Amino acid sequence: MTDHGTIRTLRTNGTGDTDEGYTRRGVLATGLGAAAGSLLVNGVAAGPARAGTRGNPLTLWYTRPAAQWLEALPVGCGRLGAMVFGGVETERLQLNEDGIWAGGPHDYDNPEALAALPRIRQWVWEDKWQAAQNLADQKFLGRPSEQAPYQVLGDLTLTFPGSAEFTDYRRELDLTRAVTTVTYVRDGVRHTREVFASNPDQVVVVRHTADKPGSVTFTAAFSSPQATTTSAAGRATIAIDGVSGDTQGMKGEVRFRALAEAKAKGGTVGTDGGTLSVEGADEVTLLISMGSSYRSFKDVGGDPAEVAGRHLTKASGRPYEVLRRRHLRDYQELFGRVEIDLGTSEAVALPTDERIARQKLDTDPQLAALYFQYGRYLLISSSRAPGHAANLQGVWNDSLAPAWESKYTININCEMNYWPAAPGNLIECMDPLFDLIRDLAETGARTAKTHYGAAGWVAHHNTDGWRGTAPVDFAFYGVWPTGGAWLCLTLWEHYLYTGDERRLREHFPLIKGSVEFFLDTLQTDPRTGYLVTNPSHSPEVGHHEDGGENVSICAGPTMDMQILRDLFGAFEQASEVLGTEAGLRARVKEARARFVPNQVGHLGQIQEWQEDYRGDAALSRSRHISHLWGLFPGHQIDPRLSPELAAAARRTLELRGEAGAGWSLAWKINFWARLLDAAEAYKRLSNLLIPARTAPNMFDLHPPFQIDGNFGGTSGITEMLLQSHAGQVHLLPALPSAWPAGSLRGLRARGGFEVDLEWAGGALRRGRIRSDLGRELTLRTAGAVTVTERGRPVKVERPEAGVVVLGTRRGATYEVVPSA
Ligand code: FUC
Repeated sequence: MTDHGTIRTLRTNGTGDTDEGYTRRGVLATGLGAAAGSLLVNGVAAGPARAGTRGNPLTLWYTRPAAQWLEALPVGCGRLGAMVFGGVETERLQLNEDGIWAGGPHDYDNPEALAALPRIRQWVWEDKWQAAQNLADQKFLGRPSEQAPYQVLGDLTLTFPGSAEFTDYRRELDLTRAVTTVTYVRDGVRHTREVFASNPDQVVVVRHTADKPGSVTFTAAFSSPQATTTSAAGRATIAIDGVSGDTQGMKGEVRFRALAEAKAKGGTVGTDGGTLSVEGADEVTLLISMGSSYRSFKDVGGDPAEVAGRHLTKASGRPYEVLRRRHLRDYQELFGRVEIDLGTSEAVALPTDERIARQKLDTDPQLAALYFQYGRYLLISSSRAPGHAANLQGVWNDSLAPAWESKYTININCEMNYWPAAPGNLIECMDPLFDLIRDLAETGARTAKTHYGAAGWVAHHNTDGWRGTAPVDFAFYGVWPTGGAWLCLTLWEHYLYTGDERRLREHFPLIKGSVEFFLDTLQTDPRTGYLVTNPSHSPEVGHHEDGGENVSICAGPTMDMQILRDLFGAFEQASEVLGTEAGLRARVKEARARFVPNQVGHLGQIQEWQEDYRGDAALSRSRHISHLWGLFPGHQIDPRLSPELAAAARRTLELRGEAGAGWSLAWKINFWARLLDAAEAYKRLSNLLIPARTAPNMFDLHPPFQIDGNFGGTSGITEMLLQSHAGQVHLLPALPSAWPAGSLRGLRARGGFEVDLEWAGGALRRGRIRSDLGRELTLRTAGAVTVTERGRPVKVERPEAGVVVLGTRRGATYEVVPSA
């Protein structure tokens, strides 16, 4: 670890163009070494300049255009997204704008719900689950009982006349620049096309160049499965206008417009109706701007033409080089904060899809590093202000009726999206999530009142663009009141990572509102005396077959109790930090002491419900493992602090088996890492990085695609290398034998620390920890360490083997090395 600085290097990208890439020396060196050999690319003998990752291992690359959506490469700037297919005769850019939701502002609450609540509750106390669940289905679900889908805007298709033959094709996504590039030789001309989505300029930029003057000729036209019209919007600009789809009896109300403007050097540009033509240009920049009328969940009165027009006019006034520079500066400031090197091998020189197809992570450690950084790339690209939080597909969706409506499922998926944000040094990417929570506190206050007659706010297991908070789908899935509570814990995590009291003060009313809802609705279980949720369930898992029906409905499932224990704990601590709400704090403390504790059941497992149900359903192979919430993302179950519970969590994982989606597997990486079992964590990661789980474009497959698996996987890799819950910063807590040597820079730990690590022979060689807040640091390592600051020994306490405690100074950096 000779240089912690970011080194700016000029490197050629093999297209005669030079570009600014960055990397730390060590990481660059391994990439270069591996890619230096000559190999065959698309049947063409390629020298080092064309080989493999061309010296940049943080590249996804392919030898063919995308034949299907899951091969196309995503670019995005939060509000906008595009999937780039990289075709030669035609280029397809599938476009998204994140306000395009079917339907329109809607109150999903059901005025009949409240009257049914006492009977539902009573039947739950009496174990009359089927009757309770049926009544909930009839009276307690939202209206309509399904939420609205997030929808595609459309495509921009570029058509290039010429022969069908081409050679020397390459398509890539460079994660260090957030730029896709396609290059090929056709009819004797080398063509190169770059695409990126710019957050500062709020446009998608396409740049097509050729190595012979006058050889860029194409037409471009919009199309869409939505109700749309296309037109010319100027001499060099085309437009598509449309409105989002109807759904569930709700009329589609989000109007949208996309514009594409061509700026050519040489040649001619013209429009004919909705078709844009470029003829004989030397090079062309195409700017794609999109806007919708979505202003908020209750206001779709925006002017899409104004939004799309404003961004286009501004971007159009900037030369391509300026647009690109502004994009790189913005993106690299975020992405470049973290570097990771898990080792490398010759496999880095292979196309990305071939590496996934090999199913040999053991001999391709860099693929794990690439997956980790791809997760960070996807978060930056799908969750940036100004824009919505990352939904089930981030921002990328080609359909009017995507799987699970591509909305926000908050009984795991949406929260998982944000697991890598804080530790991955991308805390700003949480801002759109916090906006979502603020909206939910508003709609959820209405639901609290209408469905429960309660104060505060509640959100159940799903929400959409209209911020529905009522229970939806079926009672089996939907009657789960703890989604908002879980989301509130992300607000508290923000404080734990940053110590930002101003933000905490801003967020505190949201936490308080959630606590108030539960203070108002928690019930004393007449059978056990515990204070519990009722009705609720352990997400999507039935505990009995009752009268032939699979029932999930119950009181006080373990997950609820775990989440509420942390929510109430966060309220107590936050109100102390802010010096407020002393009275409410006392009530909260009292209530918290009456929650059902984590219990170990008859199979040695963590009990999923208050009672230790024994039926087959209790051993379900469900992909949900909600009762281990207290292991991760919570930390109520800990091998060190509660070894019996940790052993039971291990048993639960063994009993649950491996059934499930990518996100489920990703969650398991995090679980096993928290159990400090590197081998089991690594096994789950290996299983994630196979073609059945990971598409050629590295999107997580939950057929078709769900982005949470990507983010959960990134988080899992982080948890293997660094953990910071329970008051300790634990270096290399679950380092697998497949990564004996490596390094990382820039991960964040709770308490305001930034961590760099280097390890070799499976052991820590050096750590460097910067303290932003000047808090006390408790450091856990496998072996004894010595701590210095600017070469001088630092006084530490050693309360137990492998633990040092030191006071830190704000802004100071501490070097950690194994004791001699
Ligand atoms: C829950 C999960 C599914 C899927 C959906 C979005 O219903 O059980 O696997 O992730 O959310």
